[in-house]
This record gives sequence, C-alpha cells and structure tokens, in this order.
Amino acid sequence: MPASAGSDPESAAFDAIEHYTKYEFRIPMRDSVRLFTSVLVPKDTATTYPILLTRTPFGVSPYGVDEQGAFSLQSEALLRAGYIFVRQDVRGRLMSEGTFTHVTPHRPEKPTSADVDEQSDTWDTVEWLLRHVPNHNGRVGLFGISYGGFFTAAGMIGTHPAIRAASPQAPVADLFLDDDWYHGGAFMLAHAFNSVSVYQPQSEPTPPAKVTVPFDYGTEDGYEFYLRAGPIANLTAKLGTGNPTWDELLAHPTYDDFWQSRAIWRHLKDVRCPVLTVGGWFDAEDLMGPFRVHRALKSENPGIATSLVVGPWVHGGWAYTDGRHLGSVDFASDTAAFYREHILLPFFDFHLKVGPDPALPEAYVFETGTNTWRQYSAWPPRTAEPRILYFREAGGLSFEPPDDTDASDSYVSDPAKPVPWVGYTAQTMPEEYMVSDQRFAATRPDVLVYMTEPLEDDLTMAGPVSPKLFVATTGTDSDWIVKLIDVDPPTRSTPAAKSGADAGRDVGPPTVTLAGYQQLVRGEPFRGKFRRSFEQPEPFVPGVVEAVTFTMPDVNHVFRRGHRVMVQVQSTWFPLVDRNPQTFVNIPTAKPEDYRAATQRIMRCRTQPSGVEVSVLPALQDES
Ligand code: PG9
Repeated sequence: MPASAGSDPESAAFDAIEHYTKYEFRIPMRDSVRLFTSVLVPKDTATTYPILLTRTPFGVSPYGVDEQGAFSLQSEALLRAGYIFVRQDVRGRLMSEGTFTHVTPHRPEKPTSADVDEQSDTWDTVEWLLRHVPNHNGRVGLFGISYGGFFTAAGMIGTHPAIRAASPQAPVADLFLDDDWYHGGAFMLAHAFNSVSVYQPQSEPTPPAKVTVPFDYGTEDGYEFYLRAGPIANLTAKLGTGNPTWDELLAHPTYDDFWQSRAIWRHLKDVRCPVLTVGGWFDAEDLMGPFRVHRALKSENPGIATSLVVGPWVHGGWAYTDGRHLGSVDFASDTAAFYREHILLPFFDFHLKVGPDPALPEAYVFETGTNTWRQYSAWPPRTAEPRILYFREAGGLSFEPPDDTDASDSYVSDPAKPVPWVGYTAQTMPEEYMVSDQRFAATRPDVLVYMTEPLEDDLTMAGPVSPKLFVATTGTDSDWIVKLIDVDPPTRSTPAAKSGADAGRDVGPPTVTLAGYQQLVRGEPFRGKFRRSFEQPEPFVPGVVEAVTFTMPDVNHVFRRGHRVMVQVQSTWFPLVDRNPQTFVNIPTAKPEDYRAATQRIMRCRTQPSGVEVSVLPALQDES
C-alpha cells in the first residue's frame, strides 16, 4: 500500500511551514518530460543543508505551495533535524508528465536521451536540484518505503557523485519470487486485487481525486467474496471498466522476462554510496525485498558500506508507528522510535552532515522472542548453522531424522473448502496475519501439524527458513504452504498485547492471555509446478513422489525454553493466495471444472525425510 514519506494522515502534526519554505517545480528530464517536485527548504540560512530525495507513485499531496500535509514519524524526525526535503511524483503519476510503467525495467545502456529509466530520472533530478535549490551543502541522500524503496534502489545504480547515502526501505525487489503480487509463483490474491485500483492510467498530469472510492466487496468477509467469485478470471469483470495492472499480473503467470527485467536486485551494480536497507520481520508486502537488495549490494558492490536493519514491524511500521506491538504480540519497547533516533538519523547525519560515526554493524536486527536488538558483522550471523527439523511419527518434530523405511502423512486438499488464512473475518489483508494465532488451522483435517516437545533450552533461529519436502499428489499441480509457529506453554499467563492499536490495518480478535498461543513466525506458499524452474512450470505425475524445496524469508526468533516449535503444512491459504486448481492448467484462465480435490502425501522416512531447514545460532551470540 502507499507508504511514501509525507502521506500518513494519522502521524503527529509537525508545523513544517513554520520552519520551512515550500516550493513546487516541474523538473525537466533528458527526454523533456517534466516531473512534479515538492521541495521544503529550511528557513534558517545560518548553515547549509543536505538534500533528501524521495520518489513516489502515490502523490506528493497536498499540492500548492501554501499547503502542508501531515508527515510520517520518520519524515518528521528528519524534518526536525534539518534537511532539504524533496518529494517527487514519478513519471506518469499524479502531477508528473510521461507514461507510468510498473516497476520500470532498468536499462543498463542508455544510448539516446529517449532511453530513460528510474536511474536516469534520479540522476537528472539530482543535477537540477543542485543547480536550482538554495542553500544546499552539495550532498544528497535517497530514501523511500515500499514502491519508494524500489525507486531508491533503482536510483542508486551508477550513483550520481552527489548522492552520499541511500536508504531503500521495504524495497520491492522481485514481484514474482517473493514480494507483493506473487510469492513462490503463487498469486497473492487478496493483496493484489485490493491494491490494483490505485494504479489507473492517466494521459496527462492529473491532480489527486478529491474522494477516492474504495472497492465495494459487498461483504466484510473476504473469504466468502473470493470463494463465491470462483476462478480468478471472474474477478476481472468485478473491476469494472478494466484495470491494466490486473490484466498485466494475470498475463504473466510465470517468471518471464516481464518480471525478471523488473527485479531490481538483479541490476544493483555500480552502487557507490553507503546504504542502509530497512525491513520489517512482519511486513506482509515486501519482506524479502530488503534481504535481496542487501545481498546484491554486498556481492556486486564489495567496496561500499552497507547495513541491514530489520525490526518487528509491519510494512512501513518503522515510519508510522512506535513499533511496540503487533496484534497480540508485545515487543516490550518502542522499537520503531529506537530505530528512528539511534539508527536512521545518525546514518544520514553522518554521511550527509558532520554527525558522529554511528559505526553501524552490517546487521542491526531485532530478535523476536527475547525482544532484544542484536548487532552482527554479517547476515545471517557467521555462527549460524543450518539444521533440519524433521517431520516425525505421531506429529512429532525433531532434529533427529526418521528411521522408518516407509512412512508418510496425508490429507485431502479441496479447492472448494480452502483453509482460511486467519481465524476471523477479514475483508482485505490484515497485517496481523503475520503473527496470527494458528490454533484455528491446527484443528483442520487438511492441515498437517508437527510439533517438538517443550524445549529444554532457548532455540535461536537467525537466517532463512527452507522447507525440504518429499511429496506426492493425486493431482497434477499443487501448492505447498509451510508455516513455522512458536507455541506458547499452556500455562503462560502473560496478557496479550492489545490487538489493533498499533498498525492501522491490524485487526483481529483480542487474545486474553498467550496461553497455548500458536504464533506464526514465518509462512509462505510455493506453487508446486515451479519446483524445477520458475520459467518452465511442469506438472506432477499423480502418485509419484518428488522433492519440493523452497526458501522463505529470514527470521530472527528465539523459541524460549518451555515453548514448542510447530510446523504446519497445507495446500490452500485462502484468500491470501488464489486457489490452485490442482490440475496443471493456466490458472488465470482456469474454468470451474479444472478445480479438483487432491490427496496430498508428505513422506517422512529415512530415504525421503521431509522437514524444514532452519539457521540455528549457538546460545547467546551477540557481537555488540
Ligand atoms: N508494496 C506495494 C507495491 C509496490 C510495487 C508493486 C506492487 C505493490 C506498494 O508500494 O504499494
């Protein structure tokens, strides 16, 4: 969802007009397209200031030099510290000229002035600002959240020499593999359908609509809405006169050139400034993007300082909330306020002003479970070791592999009765789902549950989580959804955090205590037809056992002594993920009769030991 700086109506009021003068410019790019740009310059001219540039498709409203909007807590912290604050509508959006292209493909070569992309638009904007904006100190920082994180990442390629620091935050890095629209090749239905209406095409600069009309679902119950709609092709008509973004999403159901050219992590070369990449452990939209961006920066640009910060946050939660809790889970301190004061501001102050060196480690990560900030010189931490939690007999889960010669568990997955993704009624995508109680799912016959004994010692997982399954299906395609869960002791009396008070879109039922709570720590779908290749899907042969291995986003979580580790496996997660017909067809054009129940078998024997690989730390590793 839109999360650009300066667009949060609920944040604390900061009187920018008292301290800043606002200007609006139409900045010409090399192809003569003009981009609408809003600039706040500190009134105090006793010193010079660095420029902070953020670029967004969601509008830099309010428009008008006398109008000031509300600012996110993050933007407010930067404004209070004194920066020339620049926000720009990207090509073809709101008041900017040109044509909008989703997640603009990067062009490594730009032989003519007509060859433009986000890197060139950033470069041209910086050049213009340096020549026209008063009282700057010659240094520029880039930052932005979500889509803005993508523009930041794209803008730092072939870095303009004045850009001295960049902070891509929840950057959208790969829309097919794991961010926003597809995860593991599975279509993220509720999020995609709900967000496409934002991107209606415009033929000329257009001021924002006075009133935006949200989609009318006709019910509060998203599960019912999508199930009644039937095959996803039927949803197209519900979008009214047509929606090019939706059409585009469904026209590319494999990892084709359309997605690969837009996957910005593949293009992060020639970055020449320090980078602070920010992400949230519970970001329902762009959780993997920060890890992909950070990894690419390190491998392709070894000379630069690059740090990764990940806190217990929802999408943009570090900018908009105090980061104290999510749903029923309490993080014991104002984690987002800590980040703004002790990490983000010192980073920009050091690189763009003359602030002290905050000596940021490579990874500054909040450890959930113990609710502690940790600092590591590498991510994953160097001492983390891969270990497999194996599925065992009688619903057991253990680091000991099974010894049986032939053992498996099975369930019937029926697309007509998909497993819901939350245990309460939700219309769109409550971000609370990322830590939601899974007890409602554990009791379903179409969900397999594996659980350890109560832990005798803390168990710390820091790094990726990789299901390694041996499966057979009676169908020809299937989804495999794996959830890693922290089970609280049944006797735990700690009151749950007050649900709903922190993140605006966080709704869910109140939990009175955490006794027996099954907290989702990580969960992801994987569309089985992509088990060998995301470009070339392949059907399953009914009844034949095959390996399905995939990687879910990293965690940094301590399963406390007395808790249990649980893994749930299922084949539907609705309507978060669209239903796989379980027959090998092109899903965007699937017919009702293509959707069929299938019996799924998960092997757990010596030669085919299904399990989940996790990255385990020895006890109490902290290099801070
Ligand atoms: N995370 C959202 C998004 C960005 C790009 C493509 C699709 C979704 C967002 O910024 O709204």
